[in-house]
Amino acid sequence: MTALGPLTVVSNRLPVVMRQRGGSWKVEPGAGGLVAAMRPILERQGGCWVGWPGVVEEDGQGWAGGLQRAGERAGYALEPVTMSRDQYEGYYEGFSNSVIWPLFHGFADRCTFDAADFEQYRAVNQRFAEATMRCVGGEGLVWVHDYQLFEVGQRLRKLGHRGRLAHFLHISYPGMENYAKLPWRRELLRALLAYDLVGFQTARDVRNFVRCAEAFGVGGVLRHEGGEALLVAEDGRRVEVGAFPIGMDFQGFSERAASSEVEERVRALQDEIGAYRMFLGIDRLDYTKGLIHRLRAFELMLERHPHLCEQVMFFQLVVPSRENVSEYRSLKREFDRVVGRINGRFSTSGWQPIRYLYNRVNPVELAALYRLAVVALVTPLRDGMNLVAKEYCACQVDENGALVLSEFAGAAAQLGEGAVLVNPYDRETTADAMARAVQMDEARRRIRMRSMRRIIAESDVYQWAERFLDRAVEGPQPGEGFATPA
Ligand code: GDG
Repeated sequence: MTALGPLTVVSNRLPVVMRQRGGSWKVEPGAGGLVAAMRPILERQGGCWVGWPGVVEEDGQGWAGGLQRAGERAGYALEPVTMSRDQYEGYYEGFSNSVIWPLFHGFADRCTFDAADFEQYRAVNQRFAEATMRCVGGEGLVWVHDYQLFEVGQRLRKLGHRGRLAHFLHISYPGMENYAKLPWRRELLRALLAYDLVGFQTARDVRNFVRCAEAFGVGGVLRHEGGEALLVAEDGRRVEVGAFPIGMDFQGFSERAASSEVEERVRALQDEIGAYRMFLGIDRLDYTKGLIHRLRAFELMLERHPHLCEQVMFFQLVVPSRENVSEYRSLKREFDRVVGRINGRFSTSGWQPIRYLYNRVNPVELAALYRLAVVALVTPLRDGMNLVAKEYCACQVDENGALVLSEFAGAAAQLGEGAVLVNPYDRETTADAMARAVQMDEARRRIRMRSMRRIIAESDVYQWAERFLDRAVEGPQPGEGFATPA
């Protein structure tokens, strides 16, 4: 293992968000899988996190002191990248979330291609590169995260950065057919080939990337086998590409789930819901997460397995996300409508099949929900990895729960044997799989849960970061392959 010193991490968002409440600036924790994964790493290693603090220039000043103090408390520096509202809209809501996000998840029809948004994306990537230079002064390894920042590596090189550059993509990489629709397909391939190491979640993502590079003639492929590849960029540099399935803080989650505070909360929640066996969903409000498909499969389960009525309930935690993007607002309306319809159809005087909360909850509440659920429903239509699946298993300290998992989540490549795998587009079989999971006999549930917990514990977020960073620091070794992904 490489002796890892302080790290420089660059991501769209900082792990905290500045918000104006009652006339003063408050620091709030950030949401989402990337922050959840990287926060424990930075806490352990120290260093610098470069990212957007959640405010645009028009929001005014006065937040920088609070942000700096939050960094001091966390044990690493927070370097804010600021931008105007216009830039934010073009870069984030426009190009990142209305082009890359839908396209890379296979929803090309939801893309709004707009050259002006791409220009803002480039301008903001330049700002991130400049802020990173302020942090690292052109030396050392820089670890850039995710699809909002593809061009940061390229721009750092132009600004004279001499250290190594690595990129990890948290979302899936599309197949050639979808990628081909992107008007700037060559530009973004070149941007990724500016790094020394490019990491993806699964071997399939690596394969898709290599095929796109080949198809659009950007760089050359020197080697490609399973989850690893070696490419050569147009300027002759070697670029390593590999599958690095992300993990989570297994020990932290299991210890919290076993704590007396969580146990007390589990008892209180159980009293609240009564004897019903609970299905659980936890997702950001996002069309990739398959929320509507899941509701409709649950409805069909009640229809086809009527003895489960008044035996089970489904609790869905919906975490608000990207509320400024109109697609997301209309999804919320659709979700409300479908929940209302199903509850109207099946509720009895003492029982309501679906309950949901549109909010964030604190870590204790989250662990209590994970522990209480007899079945977790993780059924995205496409997902890079999905940490909720892993967190659920980590919190199942009694090894008693079942996981219904979409075959289109990156997690399926690792947990496929222990989970009940479903194609979320197939309503009938998903409904039956839900019924099977909630009725599975205890011995089988335990065997499956134990095997998933072992896999997750053996490839936690610390090992993920260590493997990635080892690779990023060392570079390609002549004739050597990658360490085998877990
Ligand atoms: C992207 C990729 C990939 C959720 N509600 C609350 C809460 N959460 C936390 C969960 C989990 C995280 O948010 C969600 O992570 P996911 O992985 O499920 O999804 P994305 O946000 O889409 O993440 C994904 C991930 O990056 C990492 O690479 O797995 O495929 O799309 O950690 O626990 N946390 C708290 N309260 C909540 O109410 N505290």
